[in-house]
Amino acid sequence: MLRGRWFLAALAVCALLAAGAAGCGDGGANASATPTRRATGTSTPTATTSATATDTPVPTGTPAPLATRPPPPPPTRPPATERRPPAPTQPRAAYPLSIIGRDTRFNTNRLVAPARTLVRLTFANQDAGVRHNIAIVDSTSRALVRTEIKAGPAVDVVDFTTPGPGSYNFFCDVHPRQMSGTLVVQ
Ligand SMILES: [Cu+2]
Repeated sequence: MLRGRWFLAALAVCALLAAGAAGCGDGGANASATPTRRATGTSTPTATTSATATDTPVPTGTPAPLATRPPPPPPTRPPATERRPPAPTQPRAAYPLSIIGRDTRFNTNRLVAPARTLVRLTFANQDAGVRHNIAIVDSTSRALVRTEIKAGPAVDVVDFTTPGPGSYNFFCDVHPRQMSGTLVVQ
């Protein structure tokens, strides 16, 4: 008996609620479905944002002056960096020269280097058990640079500063006839 009354009471409450809402069981389903949110959320907001986005580019007449301002700084900075590099590069990085002694021959009879520049000369003696070196001299036979005479295999690395432009003879002190050439300083 009690259950029947409660059921009737529930129906009555449900009927009252149905007056205000869509219904008891179906009312909840419709609320959770949220078809209204999707329609309003996707359609209207995107339309308004796109409309505003297109509106802003149109008045580009005002942003143009801002674009003209940035250019000035770049030109002022490059000259500063261009002036600095030359000074550090000269003392730090030596101009590389390399020559090989093999079969009692140099692999080249001509070396080229810039004038008044620090040069790092690498001489590789690849003749096992044979003594070689390299000496570069000026017109007065004064040595610009001279490596130590060593039996191969051996590698010597020497730094020297080139003089003014000109041609300078180089040779092996042990085999000056077989092993010789010219350093061209430009
Ligand atoms: Cu030699």
